[in-house]
Amino acid sequence: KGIYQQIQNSKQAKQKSFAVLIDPDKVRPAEIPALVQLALDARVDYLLVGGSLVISNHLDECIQAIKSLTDIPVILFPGSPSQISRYADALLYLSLISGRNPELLIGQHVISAPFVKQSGLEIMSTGYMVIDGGAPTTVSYISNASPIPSDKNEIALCTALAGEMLGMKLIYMDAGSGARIPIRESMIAAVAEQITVPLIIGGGITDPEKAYRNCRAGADLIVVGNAIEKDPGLIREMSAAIHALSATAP
Ligand code: 1GP
Repeated sequence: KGIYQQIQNSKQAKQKSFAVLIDPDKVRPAEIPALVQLALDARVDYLLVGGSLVISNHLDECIQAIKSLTDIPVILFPGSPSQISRYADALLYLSLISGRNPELLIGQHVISAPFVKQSGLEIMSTGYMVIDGGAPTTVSYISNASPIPSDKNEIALCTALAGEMLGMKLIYMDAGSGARIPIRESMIAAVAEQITVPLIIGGGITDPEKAYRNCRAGADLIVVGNAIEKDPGLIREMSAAIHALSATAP
């Protein structure tokens, strides 16, 4: 419990945080210990678990394996209500506020609400905004909703503001996993200047320099998945770049 408080405390202290996204479909159980060790060594702040599609049926096992190895908080990032595991610590309770698909705004939440409540997870309501990443991503296809155009900062800003005023505790802007083009810093800055809740940024971040620039633009928490699946050693560099900014914060 208290993970949201931790995220908020970091924001207030101008400390940037780093989350590694683990897709249960892409990581083999045998790979988990080495991945967790890299995350521990690099002082990763959070582990996000989930994906747009979870084809394999080992979400619980994956999370239990992680939890047996580390105290790094495990936060669910579910692509659908079936991706809930009581073994995690918290849940990004996502409403796709950038889209106009009622199922992903509220419909699926209504259906799964009793189940989510019973899970005992810390629920963190999250305004989820998909930004055009240069080519269709899995999330843009599956959600059946148009992403926000990558150069329309004002749409992103108004969407994030509306989300915050509706009571969402986090805003997550995502170019989609494996996005060809990550979110522009000017869009991150436009949103970060106006909202008061923590801002999560992810999708297509492949180099530490970009992660650093996103933090400088106002991101509070950076999520990286694909690039680390390809090169787990990148965890260390990404973490160093993201935390470097905290060290220089006034
Ligand atoms: C996707 O924001 C996450 O939802 C992470 O994206 O896999 O491209 O790092 P990547």
